[in-house]
Amino acid sequence: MEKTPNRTLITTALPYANGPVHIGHLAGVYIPADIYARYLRMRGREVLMIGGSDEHGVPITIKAKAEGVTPQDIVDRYHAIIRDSMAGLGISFDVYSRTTSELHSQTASEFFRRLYDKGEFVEKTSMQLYDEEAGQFLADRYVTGECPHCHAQGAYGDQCEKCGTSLNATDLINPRSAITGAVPVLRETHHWYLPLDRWESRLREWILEGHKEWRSNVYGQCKSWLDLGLQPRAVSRDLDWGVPVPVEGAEGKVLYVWFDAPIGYISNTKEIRPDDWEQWWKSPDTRIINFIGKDNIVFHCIVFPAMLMAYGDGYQLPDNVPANEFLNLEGDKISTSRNWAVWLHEYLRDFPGKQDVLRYVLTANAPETKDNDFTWRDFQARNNSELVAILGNFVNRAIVLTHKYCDGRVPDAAGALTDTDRAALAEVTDLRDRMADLIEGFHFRDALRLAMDIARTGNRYLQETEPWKTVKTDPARVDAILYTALQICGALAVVMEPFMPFMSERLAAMLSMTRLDWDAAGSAGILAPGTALGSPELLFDKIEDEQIAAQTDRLARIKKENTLKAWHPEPVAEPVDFDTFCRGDLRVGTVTACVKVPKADKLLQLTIDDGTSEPRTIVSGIAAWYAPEDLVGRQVCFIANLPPRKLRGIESQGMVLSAIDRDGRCVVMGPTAPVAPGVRVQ
Ligand code: B3M
Ligand code: ZN
Repeated sequence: MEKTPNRTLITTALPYANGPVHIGHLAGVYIPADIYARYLRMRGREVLMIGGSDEHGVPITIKAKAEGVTPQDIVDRYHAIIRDSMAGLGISFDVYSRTTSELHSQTASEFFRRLYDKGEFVEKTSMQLYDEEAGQFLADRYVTGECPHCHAQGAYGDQCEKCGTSLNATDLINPRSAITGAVPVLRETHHWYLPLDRWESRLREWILEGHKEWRSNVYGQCKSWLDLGLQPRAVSRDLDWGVPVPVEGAEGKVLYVWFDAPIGYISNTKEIRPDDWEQWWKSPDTRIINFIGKDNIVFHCIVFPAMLMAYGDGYQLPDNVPANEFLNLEGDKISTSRNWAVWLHEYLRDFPGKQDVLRYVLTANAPETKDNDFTWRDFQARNNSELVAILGNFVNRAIVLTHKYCDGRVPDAAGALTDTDRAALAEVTDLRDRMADLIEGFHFRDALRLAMDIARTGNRYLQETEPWKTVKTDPARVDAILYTALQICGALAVVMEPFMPFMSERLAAMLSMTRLDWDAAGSAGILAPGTALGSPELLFDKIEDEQIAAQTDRLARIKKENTLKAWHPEPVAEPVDFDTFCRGDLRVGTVTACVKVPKADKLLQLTIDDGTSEPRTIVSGIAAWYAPEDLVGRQVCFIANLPPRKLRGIESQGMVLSAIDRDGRCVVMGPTAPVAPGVRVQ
């Protein structure tokens, strides 16, 4: 059941430090968590927002191997990039640490050791996949193959990203080593397992009975795992990168990254609150919220809670796990390895001062209930027609008019408001209250829509009251209008802060607000009469087509590079016997004339001297690659004995031979030295 607690511990999935963070991470985890944290802080609640890099596990060692550097080099590089770029976007972590810290190793070791001492593990010898070429066991992402559930190719040894099922490496159909591509063999090894089945009934009761309010995607995934029945899961691995297993006889074994990483939430809490960290984890007055992406649900709702139950000692379970679905980029799945992403550090470089635009677009389009798509066109449209045209425009008009008609001060008109003014302010208050309910229920996208409705209300109000006209007839009335409009601006500075903190800070400065008070936003009057305003500045400016084109060009380049990389020669066709092959009559001819086929973009009409007295006509789909004059005088090879066929009313008597290159470019084939027209190719 929902609690109304004193404290909220917000955790954010720890990103693997094997690459920078991209918009998918931001939309899925960090922006929603930041909105929630900022909102609660503004409401005066005690909050800790925990983050950090996940620096163990196979994703790191694979990257290190690919670059020929050490895992430590990789995590040092990406931890710094991730930490700095998140700070650049205003993600307000109370701590952003890393799982290679000494404190984390101690905490994770102690955790394991206590479970070990309590007899919470079972130790099992089993057959595991082993790469004989690389000389190592293949766990998790070191092995890929076909998913036994949805039959997608490229599933990892720990999880199928297609259907989300968590897997054991030995479940994969046709497994392959990600290191060498070799087919792995089975070898005996021993590991410690957490028997999840022991916790199944408690987990069922806790989630299925106790948390029916969770998002349906989260609840549904948990229910299907629980209904399938839980199995023991190995919590150690044969790897040389990670927290060593702290027991005798465990040389060469480390904790499974998904065992140590969630403990990172605890270590990072300890790091920042060494004296009272326990009350954040063990007090029923604390509410724990885990922000994650949908591929992390099983670990946060089943595995980590089972670890906490097994540990005991008062550890509380999360109160909610608002997992998001995935964000795609221009219609394709975001992928670190294919470089198909908008990287945060690059965005901050390319769009300086526009942190809030990204925060806005990723929230307005957040994948809260289904996968969504980010496109640069939508990004531009939302900036230009929403942030500039609605929010920026309203605030600018209110402040400019106040400078013009009211000497740049909040008019002293609270007592002179009409029903229209009061109705506008009441609407703002109502929107604010509905926003609060939505934010507390993790519906950030809808809450942001209502925040924009406040700006829309402001615009409509100015449109209806027309102070620029009224000033000529009734200047006192203008005071009341601008008083009201400025209160709406003040309300915007408040309610937008969780979503767009940079804009909110600038707006608050223009309005000379020293404090953002949620309860005062709206009808209560947040700006005191007489307050001198700062000079008006534009909150947003237009994003031009060229800036967007630079981004879409970059993506087009990456797509092309990826196609080239993915290219491989087609398998050789079934054998044909020599006589069959010889029945195809291939000849050389000289192009004597060539013209474009009217009204057909792709077609050229070639006239070919084939050694006979009659010129031969061939229509060929190569107009994109050759200008007619390029071909005249050249020799080409063609098939001479195909039945003629009509193309655009022209009879084509054969087919010119050509090769289609990796990038789709077409190259016509001809002899490497001149030969007599009409000779056979054999
Ligand atoms: N590093 C997986 C991921 O980045 C993992 C999350 C850990 S949260 C404790 O998707
Ligand atoms: Zn699958």
